[in-house]
Order: sequence, then C-alpha cells, then structure tokens
Amino acid sequence: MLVTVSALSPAPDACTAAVRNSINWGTATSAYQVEGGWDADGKSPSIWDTLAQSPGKIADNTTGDVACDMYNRWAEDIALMKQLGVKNYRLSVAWTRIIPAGVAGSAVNMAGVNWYRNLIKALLAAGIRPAVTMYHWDLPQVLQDEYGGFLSPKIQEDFLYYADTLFKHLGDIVDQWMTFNEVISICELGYQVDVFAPQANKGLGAKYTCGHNVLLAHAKTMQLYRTKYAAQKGRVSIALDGKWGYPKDPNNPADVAAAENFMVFQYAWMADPLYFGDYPAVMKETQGALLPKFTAEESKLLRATTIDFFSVNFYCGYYVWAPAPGSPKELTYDVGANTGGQFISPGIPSNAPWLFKTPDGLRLTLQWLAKRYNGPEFWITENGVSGPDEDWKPLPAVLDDVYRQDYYKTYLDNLCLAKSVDGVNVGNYYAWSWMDNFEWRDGFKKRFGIIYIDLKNNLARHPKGTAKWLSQHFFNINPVAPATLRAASVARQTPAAAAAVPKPAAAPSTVAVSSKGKGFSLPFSFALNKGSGFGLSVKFGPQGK
Ligand code: GBH
Repeated sequence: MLVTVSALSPAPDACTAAVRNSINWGTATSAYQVEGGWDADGKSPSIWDTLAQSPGKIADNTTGDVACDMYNRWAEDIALMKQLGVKNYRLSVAWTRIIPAGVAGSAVNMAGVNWYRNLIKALLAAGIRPAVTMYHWDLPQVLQDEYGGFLSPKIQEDFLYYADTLFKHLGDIVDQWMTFNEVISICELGYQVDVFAPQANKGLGAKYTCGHNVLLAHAKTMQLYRTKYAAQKGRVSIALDGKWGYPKDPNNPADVAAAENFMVFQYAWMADPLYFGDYPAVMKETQGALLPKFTAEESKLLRATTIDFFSVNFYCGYYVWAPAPGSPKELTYDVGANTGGQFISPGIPSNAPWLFKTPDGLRLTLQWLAKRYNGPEFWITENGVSGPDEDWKPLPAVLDDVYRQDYYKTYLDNLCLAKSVDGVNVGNYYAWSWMDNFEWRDGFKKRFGIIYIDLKNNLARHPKGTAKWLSQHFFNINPVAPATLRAASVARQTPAAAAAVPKPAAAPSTVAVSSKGKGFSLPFSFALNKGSGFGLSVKFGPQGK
C-alpha cells in the first residue's frame, strides 16, 4: 500500500556514516509473541499458553494462540525484512516445540526443530543473520507443574538438555546465542510477584532462587558450548534488562547512592556472578539468607565461562531516591519490593505506564556497565516503544508514527555518542520489535512494532514510518551478511575496526552527560507508593492488572 508519511528526518547527528557502519543493525521478536501455532506439530503448552488462555488475564482478551501467525507467514516476513534491508534478526525458540515433555532425555520433536531450520535457512538465504534466544519466557508447563519451574535446581539439567539439543540441531546454521531473556522479568515478575507467568507470587526469596538457577543453567550451557560444541565457533551471552536510575536529587549523596544500588540490584545481580563469580557485596550484606550462595566450584565455573558479549535490553530510566531511615534491610534496595504505586521518571511518558522517553539513560547505562565490567562488547538486543493511539487509529494514519521515530532518533543519537565519544564497544543493535505482537498481559493493546499488524484484516503487515526511517539510515548501511556462518564471525567488530571510528573534532554541544546527571528537566509528578512507603520509589509490580 502506498502511504504518505511525514518526511523522514535525517539520521541522528552523532550517527555519522562511519559510526553507523561500525554497528550491526537489526530488529527482534520472541517466539510466543509472534509465532502462534500454539499446538502445531507436536508443540506442548507453555506457561504463557496457560496464562493467556485463562479468561480475564490479558487486557484485550487476546492470546498468543495465533499472534502474528508467523508460524505460517514467515516467508512473507522474511521477504519484507529483505525489502527493508534488514541484515540482523533476533528471534527466540519455543522450548515446547523442541522438547514437548520438557525433561532431560525426553524425545526431541523433529517437526519443531525443522520449522526453525527452515526459518533460519530462509533468513540466511535472504542475507539476514540470526541471533537466537533460547528462553524468552515460555517454559514448558509440565516443568512448572512437576517441580515449580525455576524455583527448583532441576531446571538446570532440563535447560542444559534443551540447550544441547539446540546446539546439536541448529548450531551449524546459528552462531549467535542468548541463553535467557531478562532474568528480572523471568524471576521477579514471574516468581516473586504475579505479573507474568507462572504468577507464582512467592516473594523476594523466590526471585533470588530463580535467578540462581538461571545463572547456573546459563553457566553450564556456556561450558557445554565451549567444550562439546567448540568447533561451531559461535558466541553465547544472556540478555539482561534494567532501567537507568536517575538520582532524584543529584546533589544529595543518599539519592546518588540509592541510584547506584538500583543499578547494582538489576544488572550486577546477574553480571557480577558472570564476570566475578559472586553476587555484589551490597546484595550479600543486605539480602541475608534470601540470597543463595555459590559453592567454590560454582563460582569457579561462572568465572571460567564469561559471556562472549554483553547483551542489554534497554527501554528507559526512572527517578530513584534514598530509602526512609529504618526501612527493613532486606527490602531496602530491592527494586521490586514495593507494590502499587507508579513509575516516576524525568522522561516524556509513553502510552505504557512503565515506559518513558529517557534517551540519555541508554548512554549512561552503557557507561556504567562498561566501567564496571571493563569494556566488553555490548549488544543492545532490545530497544523500542509502544506508540500512542496505535490500538485504534485507522490505516494509513496509524503508520505515521512520529512519536516512535523521535524515540529512535534520540536513543540512537545517544548510542552513537556512547560509541564515538565514550569509546563504548557497541557491536549490534536490535530494534524492538519487528512487528506489533502479543505484548504479554497487554495483548495487542500496546504495539511496539516497526511493522503495523492489521488485526481486522487478516493480520496484514504494513511498514510504519519508523521502519522506513531505520531502513534508510541504518539497515541499508550494513553489508549483506555472509551466507555461510563460518565466515560470518565478528570481522566488523574487531578492536581495530572500533578504533577506526573517527572521534568528532569537537565534543557535541547538545548533550551534557555526567555519570549521574539529571538528564532531563521536564516536570514530573510524584506518586505515593501504596504499601511499603520505603525503598526505592520504583516498582515492577502489577499496573492495574
Ligand atoms: C521486554 O521487556 C520484553 O523482553 C519483550 O518481550 C517485550 O515485548 C518488551 O519488553 C516490551 O514490553 O506490567 O507495569 O508491572 C522489558 C521489561 C518488564 C518492561 C515488564 C515492562 C511490565 C511492567 N519489561 N514490564 S508492569
């Protein structure tokens, strides 16, 4: 369809051709959110099938049963990606298609394996390089029923068997892997509280137990890949998420310390064990017996299996301030301890209560992580926003997504500054999401796609303005991915290539970023946190669900 959209704005200032050339640009989805085919070809139910199929759980009463029907329409989607010049695509595999019975040693469902093989081969043939997440929240329901899913150490062995199966059957055509997507979402939203499946609601200790099992399953997977599958010569990581913490009053040392802890309790909870073999000191000191301990052997395994690149999902930042004196110690710095309340941010609100436009938060997060972990290669594996009014606006007006274009323009400007000015080693970037999809508890009410999905007309796909903007300035910058994966190593990301990015002669005048800067001076409103009234005034609890 021919549509008129607002004139495409230029590339962000900091994203010079040289900087854009030094990053691999792409877009992302996850299995349950786009595939549909929920019981096709031997697939068993996952905990998200169970949740979404229960009446009243999803905002618009949709499910992922069909979602975007990518299970049947993948050829069309790949053709559209190719048309827009997309060269990198992050997808996830549904565990329940591959090992329907879940447990280690049980049958591999070759129909499921072959669906992914066909998809990935078609991607490669279209010059698109895949990056595959093994677990994006769709746990086999049988494993939840049998032993409580991620609360039992048994999950480690079952996950390892699943990972082994993926390396064995897909490792010849996939060489970029992420074990898990967003441990905070898995463990806090799924096990500590009841926002996401399996809605365990078992408290803070459950979050930490879950995270511990995730870390050990991940480390064992890394070890397996580096021994049994070393010849595949790929790279493996784990996608971590976090919000940037802006100290509410940057001149108040207590707020600055709270914001620092806010970051530690998100990223360092996972990344300190991955890099240093243990949880951060402040977590061990304050969380007491709720936080599990690593044995000497586990700690050694973690240190020996450091991730091959640091994968970050970034959306926004919040204000953070010091907990009230006398707050219970184990809850003091836990980002999810509060319930009720609201997210408070210096940024411009979006139509999702948790998501604000805070573009410099991306740069600040990368600076913080680069410093703590000594400058690893970073991939932004998710970044994006749901557009206002896209759940009701008609075609073609809905495609003119100026709000989203501005989001990407400002965030990518900061990403390019992080690379060219701060020297952060940014390898890949994936816009979330390729298409509007099943946005978990929000169903199709929140649309993150750069491609619009017409729910009223057979799920027809229509590129939004953002897709055209990204296509012109970013996707088409990248060379075609090599068709054979062996050759597709990280040549474009060598230190020499990164060093070749010219630094601007003068520092950009527009963005002043200090490591704990305020960022924005927009008006904001306070909301009282219902309930606890202590701790960081940011929560990840249910929002009117
Ligand atoms: C990502 O998570 C997911 O990886 C992706 O699947 C998803 O589509 C995308 O975000 C957009 O949401 O219900 O108000 O308590 C980002 C982290 C965790 C942010 C859950 C929103 C819900 C908060 N997300 N959170 S609320």
